[in-house]
Amino acid sequence: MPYRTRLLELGDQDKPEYRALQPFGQVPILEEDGRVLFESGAIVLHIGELAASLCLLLKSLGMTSRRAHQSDDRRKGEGQ
Ligand SMILES: N[C@@H](CCC(=O)N[C@@H](CS)C(=O)NCC(=O)O)C(=O)O
Repeated sequence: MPYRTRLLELGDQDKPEYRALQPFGQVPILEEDGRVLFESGAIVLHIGELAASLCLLLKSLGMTSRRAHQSDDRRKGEGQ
């Protein structure tokens, strides 16, 4: 699952742009497809559900996550 992290500077949490994402000005938050999740428990559950869905998808394709990683590593190695 590709992801990007964003480092906040001191005080960013109090800016209106951030408060629009997290009303209490706390971290962490997760932004995904225009949706924002906050509360670390909710974020962890969501990531777990995504991972479980990916696992089911791989199984339905007859692949294990290990094989998917190996294919991905091979693909990344191309062109080196
Ligand atoms: N219940 C929240 C608590 C988050 C929290 O306390 N975050 C701290 C950093 S670990 C924070 O942003 N503190 C700054 C503040 O409360 O203004 C969660 O689990 O996500």
